[in-house]
Amino acid sequence: MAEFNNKKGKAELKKQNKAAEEDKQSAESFKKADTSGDSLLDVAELKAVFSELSEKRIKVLISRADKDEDGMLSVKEFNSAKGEKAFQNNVKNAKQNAYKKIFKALEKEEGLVS
Ligand SMILES: [Ca+2]
Repeated sequence: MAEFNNKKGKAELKKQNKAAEEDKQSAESFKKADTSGDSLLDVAELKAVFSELSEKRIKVLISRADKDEDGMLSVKEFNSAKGEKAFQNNVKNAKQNAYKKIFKALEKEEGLVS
């Protein structure tokens, strides 16, 4: 049974590595979008990344993840969006970077896209 446990342990480790990798991707995406370098994403910075979205939609997405309601997303708020159920449902098939995954999930949850 030791072998079985070892296999299980390996799978668990792989899972953890994957989660860590996704966190890293997410943090890198955040940094890239944060052009002012203040560690907060405002509407303008998000608009630069999601040029296809209207400002109104972006504001809705921010408010969805904006826990302290300052109108901007901190790294923590940004990452916590990954815990959203819709995000977890989406993440398996999404081919885009972590940043887009998060916002696509939030959009879906808001019913802005079908
Ligand atoms: Ca905030």
